Amino acid sequence: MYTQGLDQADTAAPSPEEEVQLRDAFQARIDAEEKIEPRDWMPEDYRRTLVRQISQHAHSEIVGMLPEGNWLTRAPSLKRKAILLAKVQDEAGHGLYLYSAAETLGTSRQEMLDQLLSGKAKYSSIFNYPTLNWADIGAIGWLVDGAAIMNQIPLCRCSYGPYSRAMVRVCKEESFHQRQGYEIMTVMARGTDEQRQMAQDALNRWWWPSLMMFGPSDGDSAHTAQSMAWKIKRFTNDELRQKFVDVTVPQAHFLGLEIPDPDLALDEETGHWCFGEIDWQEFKQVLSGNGPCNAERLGARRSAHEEGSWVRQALLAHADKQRERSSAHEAA
Ligand code: BYC
Repeated sequence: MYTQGLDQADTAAPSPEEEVQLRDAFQARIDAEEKIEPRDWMPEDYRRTLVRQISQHAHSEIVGMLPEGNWLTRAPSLKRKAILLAKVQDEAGHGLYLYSAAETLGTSRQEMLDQLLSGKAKYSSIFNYPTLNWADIGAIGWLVDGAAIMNQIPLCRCSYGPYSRAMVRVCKEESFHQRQGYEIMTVMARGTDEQRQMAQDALNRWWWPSLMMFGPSDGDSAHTAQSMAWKIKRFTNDELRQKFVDVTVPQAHFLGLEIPDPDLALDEETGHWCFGEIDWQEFKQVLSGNGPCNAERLGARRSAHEEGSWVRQALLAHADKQRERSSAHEAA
């Protein structure tokens, strides 16, 4: 749908003076809340930032299918299985819209996939944790999709048109995912003692990794300041993390579950929940490939890619045949 981004004509690079003028005009459009579209002039660093963020986002959706996919064959009922299957398929769809949005910036899907499979590209840290029991599926929907929505609603107002439009549909689906996760947690928290313990155990394991999804603290975030100026990001990592904590703590209390943070306290003056220090060492370890499931996740993606190779070849052969047939038909 968006591959015109790959066909951009090579235009001569602007002189340094022209570049300054172009950048000023570009920033003025951003400041006026205009959307930037694929064929508009844009600074190369704006383009690179978007390809980096959108492709990482796409990879996260695709790798994010794996932890939940782990429970498709073991869902506790047919209804639960059908719901989970639909959710996992939604994530695949999100990955596809996002790869399409990134392609409009002139980077091919093949290139992005190569970067994922070679381990060069990042994907969200959260998907390097294991799903040990059924309550983890509830915790992922509630916390991981909940964190994702908090981060992604503002992306619907991102300055880059194709990304912002893709996010509108993604957010609608994510909010359904969040509710289905919370519903699983509600059932388990109101169930037997053992089910309640499973729900608490899942919250204990997913809480801190969910807070890490928002990225490093503002002081350590390499890209936030520039991305805010370009209106790619509308809030900083810490602002979004705080909003997530403020929304989620009362939800945990409603379930009768305890947030695994001894420093958690309500600041009566501001109305915000203060929380303890995140283990940034753990975050760094996961980002550098040493999380509990990094090797397993990339291994699964690599073998899926290899096993799907015949499908891609068959589709290309079919497209070639179609093309030959239609040119023979036109020549006749
Ligand atoms: N994990 O300067 P910063 C989903 C990297 S999928 C890994 O703050 P930025 C779902 C960051 O990339 C949810 N890496 O960066 C799917 C950068 O590295 P590089 C995915 C992280 O870009 C299935 C470096 O750290 N959501 O919802 O301004 C089932 C410095 O960070 C992480 C998105 O991708 C992390 N957690 O801000 C269920 C949303 N955090 O590139 C659910 C779109 C940071 O310099 N992305 N890094 O090597 C964003 O909003 C932003 O890219 C981030 C980071 C807030 C994630």
